[in-house]
Amino acid sequence: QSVAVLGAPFSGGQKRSGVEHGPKVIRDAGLIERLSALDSSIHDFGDLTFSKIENDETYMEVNTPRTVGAASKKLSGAVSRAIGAGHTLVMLGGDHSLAMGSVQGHAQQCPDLCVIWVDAHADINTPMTSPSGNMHGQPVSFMLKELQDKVPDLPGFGWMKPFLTSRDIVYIGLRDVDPGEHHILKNLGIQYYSMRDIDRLGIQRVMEVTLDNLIGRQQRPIHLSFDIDAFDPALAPATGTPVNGGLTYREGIYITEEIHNTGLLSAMDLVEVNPVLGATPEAIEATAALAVDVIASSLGQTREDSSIHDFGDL
Ligand code: DIR
Ligand code: MN
Ligand code: MN
Ligand code: MN
Repeated sequence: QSVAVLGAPFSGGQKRSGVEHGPKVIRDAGLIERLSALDSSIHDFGDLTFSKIENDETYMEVNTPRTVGAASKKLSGAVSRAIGAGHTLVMLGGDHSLAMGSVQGHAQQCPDLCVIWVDAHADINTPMTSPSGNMHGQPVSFMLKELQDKVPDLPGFGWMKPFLTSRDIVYIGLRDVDPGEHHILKNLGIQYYSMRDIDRLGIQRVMEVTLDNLIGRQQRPIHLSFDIDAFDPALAPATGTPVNGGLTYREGIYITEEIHNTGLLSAMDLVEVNPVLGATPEAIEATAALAVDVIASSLGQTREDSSIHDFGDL
C-alpha cells in the first residue's frame, strides 16, 4: 500500500476565510510522521495552488461558481493521476465543495466506487434549495445522476457530469439537514444514519449496516469524505459550521477503523478544519490533532496494537 497526501488550500465554497489553512495545520500536527509510522510508503504531493477568478458573479444565487468549479476541476485531475499511479489518496481541505473534484477524480479511475459521507450536514442542496448559496453545502447534488435535471449548468462546471447513483452513498453523523435536503434524501431513498440513529442503534450496528449496504454484495473501492464538523464541537471547535451533539472521539475512530478493516479504502477527504475559528491555540491544535487521528485510523492505525514491528511467533 502506498499513500499520497495532497493538500487543497481552498475556501471559495463558503464565506469564512481560514479553511484554506487546513492542510498546513494538519501537516503541522504531525500527519506525515504519523502515517510514516504505519506500514505504508508515504508520498507527500504538497499543496495545489488555486488561482483567483475575477468577476466571478453569483449565478442563480450560487456564490463564486467559476472559482469553485476551477478548483474542483484541478483537484479532480490531481486525484485521478494519484489513484491511477496506484496510491491511496488523502486529500486535505479546504472546504467541502472540493469533494466534487476529489470524488469525481477518484471515479475516473474507479467508476464503481461508493461513498461514505461523515458530516453534520448532508451537503446535498441544489442551487435552488440552498439557503446560503454556498457550494460546500451542495457537492453531493452535483454528483448524483438522479438530480441531473434539478441542477442547472453552472459556469465553471462544464467538465463535470453526474456519475454517482443514490445507492452508492451513505451518510453518517447528520444533525443539521435543510428542508430541501431532507426532501431529496427521502425522495431518492438515500441511506443515512443521523446522530439520532447512532443514539438508537449504536455505532457498531450503524457501521455494519452501512458496509453491508455498500459492499455487502460486491467488493468495490470506498471513498471516505470526512467533514471534521461531524465531531462534537467540544472535540473539533475550529470549523466553520459547528453543530452541537456530534460524534464522540470513539464513535469517529470506530467508523474509520471499520472502513480500514474492509481493505477497500481507496481515497479520503478530510475537510473543514479552519484554524482561524479556533478560540485558542489549544482549540486549533485539538482540532488538527483529531484530523490526524481520523486519517491515521483510516489508514490502519489501531487502538489495539501501536507496534509496527513483527515479533514473529512468541
Ligand atoms: C447548509 C450548511 N446546509 C448550507 N452546510 C454546511 O449552507 O447548505 N455544510 N455547513 O458543511
Ligand atoms: Mn460537509
Ligand atoms: Mn458539515
Ligand atoms: Mn492494515
